[in-house]
Amino acid sequence: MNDTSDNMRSGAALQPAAFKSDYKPIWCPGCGDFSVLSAFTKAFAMIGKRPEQIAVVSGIGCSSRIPAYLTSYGFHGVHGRALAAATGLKVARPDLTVVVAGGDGDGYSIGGNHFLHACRRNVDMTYVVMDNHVYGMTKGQPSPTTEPDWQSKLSPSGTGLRVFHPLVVALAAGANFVARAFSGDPNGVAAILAEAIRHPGFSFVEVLSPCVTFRPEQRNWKQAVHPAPVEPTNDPAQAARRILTDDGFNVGILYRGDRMVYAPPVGKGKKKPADLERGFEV
Ligand SMILES: Cc1ncc(C[n+]2csc(CCOP(=O)(O)OP(=O)(O)O)c2C)c(N)n1
Ligand code: SF4
Repeated sequence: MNDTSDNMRSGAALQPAAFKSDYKPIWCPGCGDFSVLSAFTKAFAMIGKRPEQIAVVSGIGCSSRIPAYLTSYGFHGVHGRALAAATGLKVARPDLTVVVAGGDGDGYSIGGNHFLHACRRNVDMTYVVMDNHVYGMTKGQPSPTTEPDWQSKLSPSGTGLRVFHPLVVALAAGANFVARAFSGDPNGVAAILAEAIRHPGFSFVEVLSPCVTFRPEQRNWKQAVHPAPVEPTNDPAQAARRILTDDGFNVGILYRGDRMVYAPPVGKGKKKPADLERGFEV
């Protein structure tokens, strides 16, 4: 951890820079994920936590590299399994602020099942998906959020497939907070992220984050995004209806729920790893 700051030693609120690591991101110049990284550091400063009180858990993909670029606990895990690892971590260590991060391929394809059940369980953590409608790391395959008519070398006629609606699926599955943000506005992402973290239960933040290499046309998202025209609702059906009929570029908090948070008691009957291992002996 980078512990050189005076604030860190004095216990005063930390500045965003305290949450940056010494590793230089290897993302393509102009990738939207740079701004999301900046938003993470701002949000962590806003919530007044210290690096050792936060854990960032990811899967695999360009976006999933984010824990390495932050100063906090981090876990760069297996493709599509970030939510499973994070759920275990939060249940075992409820004192930690757990933020899960990744891409649309990681979260909605291979990790789709975990996404549904994380929403349903409503453990108190925040899931940030940097959605660029493509698999960036593996060189541009279509993802569940890719438009059906997007033509590429790998999908010369488009996929012809209906797109996955992550925000509506999250609402149907029981997520307790749903928002959309745009990486081109890191302060806006940070404000939403801070609220998502503070909100009890499973918070889901979809960040439109352009892949300038495989989807250069996404640079136009800057002109397309606009603030959501209405205040957030606490009615999931109303939120889902709004999202299904908006243009996909409404940015802001769209739903705030009050479902009971799943937080099993820790410590009762807790076994040591050695006890668990003995249970597998043959
Ligand atoms: C089990 C497994 N299957 C496939 C892969 C290959 N793989 C690595 S990243 C990735 C997709 C990444 O796309 P996304 O999550 O959208 O992230 P991005 O790179 O666009 O940020 C795939 C298919 C893998 N690492 N592990
Ligand atoms: S391939 Fe796309 S998502 Fe990956 S770093 Fe480059 S611009 Fe970002």
